[in-house]
Amino acid sequence: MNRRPHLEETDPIVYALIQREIARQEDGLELIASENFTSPAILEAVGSELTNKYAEGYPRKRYYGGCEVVDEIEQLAIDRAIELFGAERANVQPHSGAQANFAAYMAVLQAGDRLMGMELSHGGHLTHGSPVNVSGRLFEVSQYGVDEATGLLDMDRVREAVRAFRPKLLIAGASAYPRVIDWAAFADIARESDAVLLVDMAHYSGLVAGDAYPSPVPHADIVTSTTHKTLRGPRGGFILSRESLGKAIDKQVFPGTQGGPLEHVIAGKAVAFGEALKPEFKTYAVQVIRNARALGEALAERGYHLVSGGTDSHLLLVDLRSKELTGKAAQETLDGVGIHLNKNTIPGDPRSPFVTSGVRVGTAALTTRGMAESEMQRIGELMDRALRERENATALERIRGEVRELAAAFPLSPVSAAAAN
Ligand code: DSN
Repeated sequence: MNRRPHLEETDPIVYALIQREIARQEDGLELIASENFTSPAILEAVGSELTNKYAEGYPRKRYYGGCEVVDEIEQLAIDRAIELFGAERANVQPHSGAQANFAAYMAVLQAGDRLMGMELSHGGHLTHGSPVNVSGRLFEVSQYGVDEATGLLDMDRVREAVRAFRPKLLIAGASAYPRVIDWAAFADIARESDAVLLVDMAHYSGLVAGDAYPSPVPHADIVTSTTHKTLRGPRGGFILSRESLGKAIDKQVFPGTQGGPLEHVIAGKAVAFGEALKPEFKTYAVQVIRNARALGEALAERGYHLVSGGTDSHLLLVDLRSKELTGKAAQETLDGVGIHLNKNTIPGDPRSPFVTSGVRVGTAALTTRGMAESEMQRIGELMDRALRERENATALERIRGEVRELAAAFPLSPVSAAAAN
């Protein structure tokens, strides 16, 4: 069945590129920690006619007519997000995690105010005050990091850093920190310094939804997230908050930092929140973490050093220095055999972010494909072989074939599979 007959006829070039991407996704092993595979239901919602509708404003308070249907859709997404995370308020309009963060910052900060987040090279995020991001340009920034010897956040050191800098906004959350983050300790530190606490749970939100990782919602004033990582929804963002901050956040999403909401994507978010409310999502979230631990063990057995010694989440940060490998070389070699991950700085990395001394690995996507611990063992072995044999084209070709075979045993959704034919 061709799901896109009109596209094929109207624009065969774009059609063919999409088919190639579907085949690429089918054919490889996706270990990028921030990626996942949405359900066919979400793909249908995002590909729907809702994309035609302008709806600036919020449900029942719009600047355009004809919003009665999208009002119901957006309200459904809001209600489900609130139910899923036990939050007081939700805004489901942010187009992305970066947009969610920027709007949330603008709700509580003025230009020049103090913001503190985790350093990017220690596992933080670009939008948490990096000098190359607007968060680092508009606000006065100081950052905390992990203990380089252990790879762990030392909450006494975070407390000291916050006491010294006294930020108005303290950000917790990370994009390459494998362990549980002590949200309660962050809340205590923020309270002591009269700071607003924002948790960016983008990486962990699916695990939080599935009760497999601690929820920041009871502890933080604001919680931001993407919808497409462990949460397995469409590409997008959302913001949860205390009731008292809800109006200010709504104002900074629209009209503060965005225009018309993407109601087709919001419909996809509603479907994703609905899927995450089902009991089987809890099983999924638990399996994601089991798989990350199994993959970590497989790599550690082969002499790879895991930053922090392991994981409590969907991701692993692998320090490649003992293997005399850069993150860049590892990423390129593994890409060549169909294993996709990203180079990543490790705490205290002497190399640039374009080269790096590590890779980040995540199991959310392969768990969606139905893979479990035994496949993770096998993938650890394939990764190690590819990296050891990186100069041997014949060996790499053989490994590529084994990757293909493993991927083929776990097809993506029937819809994607059919569309690829
Ligand atoms: N770029 C995302 C990640 O890979 O973690 C975060 O925005």
